[in-house]
Amino acid sequence: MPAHTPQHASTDRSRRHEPALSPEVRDALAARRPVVALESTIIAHGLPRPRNLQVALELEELVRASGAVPATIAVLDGTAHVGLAKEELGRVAEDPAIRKLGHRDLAPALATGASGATTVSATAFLAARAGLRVFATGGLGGVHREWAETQDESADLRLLARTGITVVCAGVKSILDVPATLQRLETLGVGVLGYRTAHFPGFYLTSSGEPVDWTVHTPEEVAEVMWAREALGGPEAALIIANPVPEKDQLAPELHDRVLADALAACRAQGIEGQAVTPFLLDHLMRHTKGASLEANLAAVRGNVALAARIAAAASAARR
Ligand code: PSU
Ligand code: MN
Repeated sequence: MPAHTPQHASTDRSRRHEPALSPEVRDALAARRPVVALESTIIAHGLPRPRNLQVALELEELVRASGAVPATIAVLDGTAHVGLAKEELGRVAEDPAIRKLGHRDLAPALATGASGATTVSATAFLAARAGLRVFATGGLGGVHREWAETQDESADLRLLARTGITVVCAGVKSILDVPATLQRLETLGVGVLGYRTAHFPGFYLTSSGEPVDWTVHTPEEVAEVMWAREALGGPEAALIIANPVPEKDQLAPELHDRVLADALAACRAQGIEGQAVTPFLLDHLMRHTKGASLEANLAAVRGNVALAARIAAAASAARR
């Protein structure tokens, strides 16, 4: 049978397409130990090789050092994996043919035996279904600045509107229209808490300049909010913990604004569209800041991963 042709012969189709939990994740879930979901698009399409594999391994270690079990999520040969072995993480980082999968892409990828990295939308979808409650990433997708012409709004937003998972991030990527994205999050009923900040973070920047309505200061306070949501029976939407990159690690704001303007112009001039837009802009910023945007991005992700592990620990302690 040729590759990428759906197979129809099995008598046990739903079984065949069930996500595979790594042994470490399966044990942790059974024992109600804290688990943190990690996405793989940032590894495959958001960071340059070979640094991306080092980062993927480092982030998993950071989760462990902070008292939780990492569950990096990706699709390999048509199987969705929740928790990857080292060789599997290597494939995600090194395979140049690895696709970018939003949640709408999961079923075709499973049916055709494809391999792909999962975005926030696909990762949150798979994580929640596996029973994971906390997820860490860099910056969420959102409403693009060219929305009026392109209608480009990341599928992250609509998926987070119907998935009850806690997502730790440094806000939304600053390549986006941040006020419009915050407005959409409000409309969609997605919760937003600033972590030790009254301002929504700006991904590469400590602050986007936009206010947040709620501020929390400890992982225990976040766990209390998670608990209150469960007690209320909703909302069945995500809870965003907006955790700013420390000021000492942010990209210099003037440099950010200047290079971002160039990147957006280059994106338009080159006719980049669809799934390619976000990786193009991130790469352009990296190259034109001599790697400074990459360091700010990594500092943000590290902070989010460590905080997510502490939140997962506080949430599982509160449950016992
Ligand atoms: N955070 C990062 N780097 C990334 C991403 C997040 O620091 O590359 C990825 C996430 O997977 C997110 C995706 O879901 O970018 C958004 O892509 P799009 O705008 O095409 O929906
Ligand atoms: Mn998009």
